[in-house]
Amino acid sequence: MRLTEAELRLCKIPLVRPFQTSLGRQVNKEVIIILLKSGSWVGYGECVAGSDPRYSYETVKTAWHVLEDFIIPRILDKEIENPDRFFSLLGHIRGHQMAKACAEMSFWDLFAKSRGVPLSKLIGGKSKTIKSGVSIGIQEDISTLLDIIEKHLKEGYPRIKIKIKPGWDLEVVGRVRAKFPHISLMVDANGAYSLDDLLTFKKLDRYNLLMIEQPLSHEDLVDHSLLQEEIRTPICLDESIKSHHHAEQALDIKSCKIINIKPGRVGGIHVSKKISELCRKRGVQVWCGGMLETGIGRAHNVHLASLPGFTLHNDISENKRYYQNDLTKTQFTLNPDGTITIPQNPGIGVEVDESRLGEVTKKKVTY
Ligand code: OSB
Ligand code: MG
Repeated sequence: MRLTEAELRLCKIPLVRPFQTSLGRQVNKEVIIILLKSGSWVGYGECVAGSDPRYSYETVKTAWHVLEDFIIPRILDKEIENPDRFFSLLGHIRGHQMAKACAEMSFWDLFAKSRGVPLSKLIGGKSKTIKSGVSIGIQEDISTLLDIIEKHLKEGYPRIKIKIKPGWDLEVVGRVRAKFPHISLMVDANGAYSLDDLLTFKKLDRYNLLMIEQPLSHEDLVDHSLLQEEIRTPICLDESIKSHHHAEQALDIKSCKIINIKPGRVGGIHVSKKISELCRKRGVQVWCGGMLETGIGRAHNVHLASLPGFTLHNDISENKRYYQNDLTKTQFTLNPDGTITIPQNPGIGVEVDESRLGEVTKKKVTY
């Protein structure tokens, strides 16, 4: 299909509540939304790059630059047969996975809409629902955290993830376990520790955690492998896996037992699929991570998580947990069994709220 028009929007939306991790505290979400058009079809994509280079070196400004100056000129007015071909057109650009993923995922949506099929079906998803989970930021004190966990358990979230950092770890996990001995619980350190903290991880081993996500540096694979040898709790990698190659190396040297796949982090759905297939072959479980996406990126994640390899609970919660007024009219809600239903309309299958999108748009360029 031929792309006749592209549109970039920079939006700013307040979060329902600030989100704090070992990387910092976020109050608003600055986000790039892309629209790719082919005749009357429109595909939507969301860029997960943040306002500052904390989680990744990419930011909304670097992503805008790469999209505007390198990606859009490369794809506009070209005949592109399918999303895999789209992906290979961007192969000459090193890094900038979040910028690439934003455009690529928009093309997947467009392509699926033109075929009249839901995205999950197009990529080979088998399930009708995906397993939900909730990620809770660092709080002012432990009792606040316990209250928030209790609230989410009552709402029906079947898996709880809490953020940890040095000084907000052993005591916190101990208190959470004391109050909720049997819940599915995991922690995410966003790379805040080093091998010098081995004792902390050995102590965390007592708490029957599902996994420890990204304990060590965002660039590391080797130290994670050494750490995994020393502890029983599975290590899950997030930041360290930015490509299929990284995933292969991580599995080869046993840096982790689980991978959190975020399509934005690895360059889109094509690579996410490849990583999930690799993991399936090697008997490694995966799940889909989140980046506080709006309803648009959230919908992409829901479809991705329908693939057979995604056996663990995903960081995909209800829209209302993140945004009071989201960018989509269609909202994801939790089913009584702790799952979220995959939309069955063509493409990502959610209706974008154009007037809300207009309200939060700070900058818009059409190409
Ligand atoms: O490390 O998984 C992470 C949010 C922003 C940046 C990094 C992470 C997260 C989350 C939130 O954990 C997951 C979600 O979107 O619910
Ligand atoms: Mg993480």
